[in-house]
Amino acid sequence: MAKAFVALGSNLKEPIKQVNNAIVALSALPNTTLIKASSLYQTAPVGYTDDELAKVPDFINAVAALETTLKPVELLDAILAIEDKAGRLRPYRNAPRVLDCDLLMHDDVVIETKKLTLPHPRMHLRGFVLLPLIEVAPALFIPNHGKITSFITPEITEGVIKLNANQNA
Ligand code: PH2
Ligand code: MG
Ligand code: MG
Repeated sequence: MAKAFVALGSNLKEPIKQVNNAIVALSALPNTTLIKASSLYQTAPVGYTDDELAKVPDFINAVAALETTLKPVELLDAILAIEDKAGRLRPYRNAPRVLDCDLLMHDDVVIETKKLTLPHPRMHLRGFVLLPLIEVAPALFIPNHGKITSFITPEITEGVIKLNANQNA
């Protein structure tokens, strides 16, 4: 069994519903158990120009911890199928999306291929990934990078708001 972490994000078509549905879909994957899902977070968009920001809605983000016997690429294909089923379109880079599922880590696997890079190359730079991830794996060590807690700064966690359980439905 490998332990894997998947980041979820949505900023289109009822994002809270999209992320909750994705967590259910992850829990239903073959040869896979959902160990824990983080709270939902409302997060300010990261990586857009000021002009773009005016048009990009806030995201809902979360992280799921899984145990799986799927190999990294098998798990990647499975989560991309969950995106497709949610109606994900890719009209242009970083376009608003109904669902983004990013494989963050698969045990301590380090790989860099055209299709998949593990650990996810930007995971340690993004508050919208780190805060939910820390909730499900507070002692995590990110291969080639370091302890998850060492990356938390006021700058990258700005605009990342944990929702209460009663805001998650
Ligand atoms: N995903 C991106 C780019 N920027 N910003 C937030 N807040 N949340 C995301 O999930 C996100 C983003 C590309 O995948
Ligand atoms: Mg992404
Ligand atoms: Mg993605």
